[in-house]
Amino acid sequence: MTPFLRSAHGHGSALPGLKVTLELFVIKTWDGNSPFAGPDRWIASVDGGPVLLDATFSNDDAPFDPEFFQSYPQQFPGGSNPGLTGAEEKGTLGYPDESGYGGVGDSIYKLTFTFRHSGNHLTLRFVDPPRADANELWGLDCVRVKVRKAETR
Ligand SMILES: [Ca+2]
Ligand SMILES: [Ca+2]
Repeated sequence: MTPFLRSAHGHGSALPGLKVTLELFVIKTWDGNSPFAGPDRWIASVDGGPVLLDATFSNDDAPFDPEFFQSYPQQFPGGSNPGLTGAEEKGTLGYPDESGYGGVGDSIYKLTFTFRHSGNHLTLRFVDPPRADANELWGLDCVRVKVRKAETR
């Protein structure tokens, strides 16, 4: 048996599966893919593990200006979708629209990530990378981690 098969049938398949769900609050004038006012990215990753999401968000849903489109639900820089695509809620947190273009002041996205993980500890990292025009806020709510034990054959 090759090392690859040993790994696939042994230790590799014994890793428990994790499911992380959360609500991401996208607050104020997120500019999506804009190279001048952004790009306004938000990245979730596992410390020492995979990047779960690297995407831009936009609270500008004006359909005539693709400069402010967002990558979500695709990974940046792959996607170009109108602002608020996939948002669960729009304008419900009470932040005023500061864009002047008829966008919303806030939006909420329900995100789900599933991945395999080894070790007794889990560190999740959530960052918004430095960018040109950073006058946006974000927040998290309802962060849950579920562990599904590995199946044994
Ligand atoms: Ca902005
Ligand atoms: Ca910006």
